[in-house]
Amino acid sequence: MKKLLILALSLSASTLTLAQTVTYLGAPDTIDDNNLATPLCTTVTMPGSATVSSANFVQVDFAATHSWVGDLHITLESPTGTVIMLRDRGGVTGDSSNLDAANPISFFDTAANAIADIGANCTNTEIIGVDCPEVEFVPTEPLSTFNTEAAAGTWTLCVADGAGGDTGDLTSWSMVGDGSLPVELQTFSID
Ligand SMILES: [Ca+2]
Ligand SMILES: [Ca+2]
Ligand SMILES: [Ca+2]
Repeated sequence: MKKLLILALSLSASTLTLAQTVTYLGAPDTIDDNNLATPLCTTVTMPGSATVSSANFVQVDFAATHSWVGDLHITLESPTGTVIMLRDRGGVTGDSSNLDAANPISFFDTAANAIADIGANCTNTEIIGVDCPEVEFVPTEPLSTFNTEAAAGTWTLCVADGAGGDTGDLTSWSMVGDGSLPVELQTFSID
């Protein structure tokens, strides 16, 4: 009876998956105003030997202060060197609503909202995640672009501001995986 109980617990533990997060832990840093050519780039280093898949690399969280979210242009580069666009400012005038550090936005491929619609239900002076509920977005290019690449190594998130007048700081960002990615809290560096 005792042996059967131990076996059941062991099987349960081996199939358990837990959300894990690798996080940029730096102090807030200014995103240069109206300067797409010089983004603020920060990195996290992921240990281990896992391969990225849609099942285990699920989300990127991004927190910043900014008085015009539509100014922001955000990319993520894998250890292999593949770059995807999370939010493409391009030449388009973006939404004027605000971000604050306490209300991060999330990118994942199955989110309910297109990133192009960020801030659509907040006014110029309102805060996304406080005054309008939409904080989960499908990135401009899918995170599944990284599928089959090695997860271990340096991941780089770059954020730039593409229009003058409104400014802000990057405050933190995270990559969220499930238990099959060997992620843990990491330090960061600024290029
Ligand atoms: Ca708005
Ligand atoms: Ca604003
Ligand atoms: Ca700006």
